[in-house]
Amino acid sequence: MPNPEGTEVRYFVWAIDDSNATAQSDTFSYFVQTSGGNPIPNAGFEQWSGGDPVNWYRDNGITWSEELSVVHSGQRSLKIVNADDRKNIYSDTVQITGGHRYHISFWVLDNVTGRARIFVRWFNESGYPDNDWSSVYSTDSPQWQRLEWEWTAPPNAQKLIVALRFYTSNEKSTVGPFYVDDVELSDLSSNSEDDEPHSLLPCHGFKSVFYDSGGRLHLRFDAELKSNVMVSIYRLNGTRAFRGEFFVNSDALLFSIPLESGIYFVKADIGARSFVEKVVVLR
Ligand SMILES: [Ca+2]
Repeated sequence: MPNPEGTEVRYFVWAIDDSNATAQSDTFSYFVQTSGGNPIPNAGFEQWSGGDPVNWYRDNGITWSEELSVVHSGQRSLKIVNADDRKNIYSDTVQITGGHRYHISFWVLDNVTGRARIFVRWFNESGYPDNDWSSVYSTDSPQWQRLEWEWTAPPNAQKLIVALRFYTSNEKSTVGPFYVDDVELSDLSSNSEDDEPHSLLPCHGFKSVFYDSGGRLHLRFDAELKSNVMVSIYRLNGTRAFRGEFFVNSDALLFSIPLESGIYFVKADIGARSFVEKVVVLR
């Protein structure tokens, strides 16, 4: 399996000097910077210059910094220290093909009362910008969650930027911190293989699923995970109440989700496996 961007690869080197019959060892390491077909530059926020992530831009009203401990992958993430209401961060421009369908995702850690939402800005040959907005917002959770959406590029679009907008709660004029990492853009209209890594860990189902009085859904799995989990919540009539992807680095996942009283089915997709459990919500 290829090493993901930002992974530190360490080699242990053992060298024997024949003439003096002594041995010396050392380690050296390098950081993997390949992006595996993802055209977003500095998508993992590993490269910084003068306090700013290389290839990324922000509105006035956003303060950000290099984060070294709360990361989704690699060595660094982008910490949004504070964001005014409806302020944005933007990637560099990327060449695209008009009429193609694109999937865009951001990993976000949002454990504050504000929300984050992705959007895309298309540019045609005369540079005219046109925004499209995702209908998905981040929910408050101590876990990393993946925000994702798909758009079809306008027929005359030539470039795009991917962007994230931050919203504050009603009571506050600024909100933070948010953490952002591992932005991805993929062209669904090209014939590239799906090389998404899948967990090989032996998870076969839920150990327990319950909804607490504070409006939080608790999922416990029958094995330790280190993988992405797509969670879908369905009402009894089959309509979907929620869908979101999380990175789970333990055997449990917990997040806030407002649900009316009733019976629901919670479905988890982990790699090629999926399983379902009933959950009763009493308010
Ligand atoms: Ca990173």
